[in-house]
Order: sequence, then C-alpha cells, then structure tokens
Amino acid sequence: MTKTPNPSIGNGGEPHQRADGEERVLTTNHGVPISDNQNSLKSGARGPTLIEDFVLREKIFHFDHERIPERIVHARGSGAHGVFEATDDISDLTRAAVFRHGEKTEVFARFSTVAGGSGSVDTPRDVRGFAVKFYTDEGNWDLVGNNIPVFFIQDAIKFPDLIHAVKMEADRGYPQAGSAHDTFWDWASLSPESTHMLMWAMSDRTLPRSLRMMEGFGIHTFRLVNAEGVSSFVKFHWKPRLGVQSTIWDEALKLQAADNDYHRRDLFEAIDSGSFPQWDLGIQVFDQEFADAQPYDVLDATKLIPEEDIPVRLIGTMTLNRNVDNFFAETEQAAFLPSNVPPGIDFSNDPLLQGRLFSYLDTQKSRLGTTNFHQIPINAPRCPFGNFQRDGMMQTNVPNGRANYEPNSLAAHGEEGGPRESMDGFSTTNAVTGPDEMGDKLRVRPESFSDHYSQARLFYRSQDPHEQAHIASAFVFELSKVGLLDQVPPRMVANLRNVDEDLAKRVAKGLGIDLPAKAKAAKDPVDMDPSDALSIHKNMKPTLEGRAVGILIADGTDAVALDKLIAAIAETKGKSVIVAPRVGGAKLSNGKQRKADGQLAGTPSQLFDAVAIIVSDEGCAALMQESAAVEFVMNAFGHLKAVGASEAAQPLLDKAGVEPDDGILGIDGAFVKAAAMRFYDREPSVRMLA
Ligand code: HDD
Repeated sequence: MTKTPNPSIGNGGEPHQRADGEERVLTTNHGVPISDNQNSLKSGARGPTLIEDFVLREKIFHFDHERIPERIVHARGSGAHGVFEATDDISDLTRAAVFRHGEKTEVFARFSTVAGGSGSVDTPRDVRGFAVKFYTDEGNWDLVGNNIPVFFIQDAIKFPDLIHAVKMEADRGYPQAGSAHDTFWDWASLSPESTHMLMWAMSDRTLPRSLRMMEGFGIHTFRLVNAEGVSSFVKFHWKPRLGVQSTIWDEALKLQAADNDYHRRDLFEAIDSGSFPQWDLGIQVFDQEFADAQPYDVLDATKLIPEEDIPVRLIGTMTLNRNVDNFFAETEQAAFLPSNVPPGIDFSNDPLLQGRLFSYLDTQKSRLGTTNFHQIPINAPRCPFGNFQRDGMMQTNVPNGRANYEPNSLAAHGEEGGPRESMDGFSTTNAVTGPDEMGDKLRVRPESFSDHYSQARLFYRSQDPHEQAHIASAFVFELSKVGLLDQVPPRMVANLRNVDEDLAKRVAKGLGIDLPAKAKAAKDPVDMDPSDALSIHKNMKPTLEGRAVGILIADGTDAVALDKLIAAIAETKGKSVIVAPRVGGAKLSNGKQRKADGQLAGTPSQLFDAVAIIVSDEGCAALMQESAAVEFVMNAFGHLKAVGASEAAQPLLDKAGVEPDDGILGIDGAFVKAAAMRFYDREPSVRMLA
C-alpha cells in the first residue's frame, strides 16, 4: 500500500527535504543572496570586524547552536530506513493495520549502545538498543527494545539509579561506555533482581559482530487486541536473517582501536551496497491461564518465556533498504516513544513499561526543545493527523480557521470544524485480568517478582562450555576493574552462588578471592529445563553472507589463486577485502598491479570474519619483517577464525604462533566453508579463561 503525503508536514508532505545537487545561490537563512562566504566584513583590510556583518553573525550564531543534548542513555546510535511487510494473517489476534496480511509499512530503525556518549566507540561490552518506528496507517508504533530479552530492573523507579551507576563516574568522568567500574558493580551487587540480565550482559550477546546479526526483543509483555476487543498477551522478537553472531572480548577490544565506527560503518556500507539487512518479526502469544501457570510473573521484565514453552511465530519481515540522507536530521532527531501504539496493540501492567510510557515523551522535550517534536519529518506520522493542540515553540503547521477547541458547532455555519473522534480509534483494553492488578494503593513489589535467580541459572546452564567460560571470564574482567570498593566483588560472587556454584567458584578463583558465603535469596531458585534458543553457539548460521574475508597479499602473489578465492567467496555471498602492505597494492605473479582495499597497517584482521594469506616465498619473506602482518595472522588465530594460507605462507604462520587445527587450511573450498565459522575448541590454546 502506498502512503499518501502528509499535509501536516511543513514541506508539503515530503517526508524528506532533500538538498539535491542542482546549482543554487547561497543565501542567508532569510533568503538574502550571499556574495562572499569566505571573508568577514572589516573596517579596512586589517581592521576590526564590524557587528553589522549579518552574514558572519548568522553563520556563527547557527553554528554555536548546532548541538542538542544527547540522549541520557543510548546516545550513540546508527539508523536506517526500511519497510516492514506483514507475512501472516493474525487478524484473529489484532486489528492493527500494520499486521494486515501483505501490508507494507515504512519503518525507521535505530540501534544503539546504552552507556557511552554519542561520540563513543561502537564495540564496548554493552547492551544494544533495537528501536523501530513503524509509520502505520493508524499512527506510529514504536517498538523500543534491546538485543537482550530481559532487563536489569523490575520497576521504572530504579532506572535513574541504574543509569547513574553505569555511566561514567560522577566525580572523575570515566570510564566512558563501559560497565567495568566501581559504581556499576556496587549497584549491581546490591540489586539481585539484575542477576539474570547480568548473565546476558556478561555473555557474548553484548559483543555483537554486526548490528545486522543481533536479535531484538520488545522485552515487556504487551497485548494484542482484535476487532472484538479480545486481548492476548504477546512478546515481540526480531530474528536476524544473517543469524546471531558475536565477537569475542579480545577481538572487541582490538576493534575499538581498529575502527571506532565499526558497527555504524558496517550497517551503512551494507545498505549502500544493496545488501539489505533483514529481520523476521516473531511473536509469543499466550493467555492469562498460561501466565498464571508459570513460576515467574509475565509482568516482570527480568523474566523471559522460553521459546521451548511458547514457540516464536514469525509474522513479518523488516528490510532496511535506505541509509539516512542526514545523520542529525534523521538519526539524531528520531524520537521513539513506547507509548506510541496504534489500535490493536496495548500495554500490560509491567511496572517497568508503565514508567517508560511517561519517560520517553518527557525526555524529547528536553532533547528536541519543543512539544512539537512530532512535526520533525523523521518523527511525523505518514498518515494524516490532526487535533486541537496548537502553537508552542517551532510550530511549523499553519492551521486554518477558528476551530481550536472541541466540541464546536462551527461546521453548522459553514466553517471548518476540525477533526472528530472515531469509534475505531484507540481504546484501552480492560487491563484487570490477573490477580493483584487492582486494589489498595501500595508501594510494593509483588511476591511473584521475588525469584531473582532461577532464570539466571536457566540462561547459564543453556550455554555451551565455551559460552560459559566467556561469561565467567567477563565477570572476572569486570570485577577486576572494581578498584576502591573491596566489598563489591565478594558480594557479587555471593549472589552468583545462587545461580551456579561452579560459576561462582570460577569467578572467585579468577579474582583470587575466597568463595564468600552464599547470599540469602528472597526466594530459592528452581531448576528450569535448559533452553537451546538462549545459546548463540547452538544456533550459529554457517554462512558467509554479510561477512568479510580479509585476503593478505604481497608482491608475487599468485594471481590465479587470488581470483579463484575471490570468486568462491562471492559465490557464498561473502565479501573479499584485499589487504597489502602498501596502499597501491601489490604486483602479482602475472606482472599486473592489484589494488588493495586496505593498507595492512590500518586494516587489521579483527575487521574480518576469516583471513587468507596468499603469498609467494618472496612475498612471505617481506611480510615476516612487518609486525602488522604477524599480528594480522596471530590475531585471526587468537580470535578463533579460519586461516587459509598458501604453502609459501607457512613461515609467517609459524612466526605468528599458528598451530594446526580444523580452521587452519589451504586456499581451497574447504577454507571458504570454514570461513563462515569460529573454532572455539582452539581457545584454550590461545588464552586462559576463567
Ligand atoms: Fe529506555 C532511550 C530501550 C527502559 C528511559 N531506551 C532508549 C532507547 C532504547 C531504549 C533502545 C533509544 C531509543 C532511540 O534510539 O532513540 N529502555 C529500553 C528498554 C528498556 C528501557 C528495552 C527496558 C525494557 N528506558 C527504560 C526505563 C526508562 C527509560 C525504565 C525510564 C524510566 N530510555 C529512556 C529515556 C530515553 C531512552 C531516558 C533516552 C533517549 C530517549 O529515551 O528518547 O527516556
């Protein structure tokens, strides 16, 4: 379905005011043509600048105000436009137009880190935001989630404390974009409800390989409401078509040095090259009877519903197919509000969600400066919209007539009476369905929210041994950065004893502390059946699609072998990136110069999913003198990647400490297959894990 232009937008309904390349006269903001934009107006060639110079003053005045407050959380983000197509008929569950079978809806998605400022790096250990704005025919729906299906806290009133604790410390202004510091772990160790989320945060989920390879989750229980007003509970999931993939910690650290914009660049370049990332939207639908039968509360955002209990039903696909034209106008000014729901989607009483319904509307006023932020093109609905709200800062609408109140009878006099309420409009579902959902005013946490450890245990025990080792090691690393507060690491380990004794022992050993007494749990944890869906490794997609192989060449590289490898990689939809010691590339065996995509010194192997080294004896000898070449191979090996090498490259592999295993191959089909995988069994030979 094509969308009609929105007459409420100041630029005549075009969602974007594009600046095209046609030659136009440079003017002031008020349209006065400018004859000299390079020199300010002075009294004499070397004299003082005149205040009369409105060209200078306007230019500097505007520049002085070009920044707006960054988001208090999720300040660093990357966005893209796309389309959502509903692929299943769920009209029995919801009347939302966005889910009409075959319906196509424009979307804007923004992915973010949480703790760092807008200029921070892309690859810290951090949760990723996964926010999608659907411009539906019935108004905007914002699904503002994360790449992890649970959250740190159960009640919105704790959010400012969580965020103050995790962001840079108040007095010293560091660390930026990381949780490995005193205040975060002080707070976390005193907040047992965060334990489940901490297990996810310490897993490789917080080290995504690409924004295109992350799952997304709406987290809260929401409601779907059908045309008869009957509601069902629902949890939303995004499943990436490229599979879920993460980096490992050492790789993430080195990525920070290699490319601060690793994820932003990856997303932009993928879309730019026509390789459009896709996610399937899935739902877990359940009723009150199911909710009542669970050992956890579905209104508690620190809990998930195992996919083995309620399978995820795929109902649509999102394709991101257009980069933003302007980062500030679109990505920075995008305002997401969990309170944006169209008819057919509704909230539950999850107290975290309820608090969010207020916070996001409120924050936009301080970030974007006006209650009219919804008129900014990236935020404006694509369907017609209007009401009797008027005026305010930066009002860009020019409503006609006298109708700015309601009810009115102006139409009876032939005047414009304005919009009317609709019987089909949003109506709130009767929210009282479960026990304790109405009654006395109480400032309490329900008893059903008191089990903080069972699902943390479920998550840990659902991981494979490599993933468990990564979690234990991440706890050790993070807690090792707690500098001044000696009481914090033992207190955290005391909590972990409720999750898994072995995990607690590994962390204590890694920290070199005695195993503390087990923390008293508000409710004793129970063993749940492990869920394979929670593991990345058990669900790895063996594909090179969307991935890149770095091919290191040097003078004398076999031209035929190189072309053959590039063709084989392209066949699997992978990308080849040629790396050479010099910017100009290398002279191949056929005497021809082959241009490189990246110079070795600035293109380390952490940027790739696998590496190949195709060199002659002469080329290998030259690379042996380059520490960057040795590190290229050493890090690929250390980051558990496939390494394909021509025979002549062996001395370089030896110098880099590469030992034979299933991932160390020649330059052939077996390498291309292996390039899509990671070799976790290699890890104990390259680093000591907890
Ligand atoms: Fe939040 C931004 C996700 C709890 C208050 N949040 C923000 C963004 C994402 C999330 C993805 C960035 C949106 C964008 O790209 O602009 N937040 C979550 C999730 C939560 C959550 C998945 C729990 C399930 N948030 C949460 C609570 C509060 C907030 C409990 C406050 C009570 N969040 C905010 C905020 C932000 C925000 C301060 C900062 C910028 C913005 O809203 O627009 O209002």
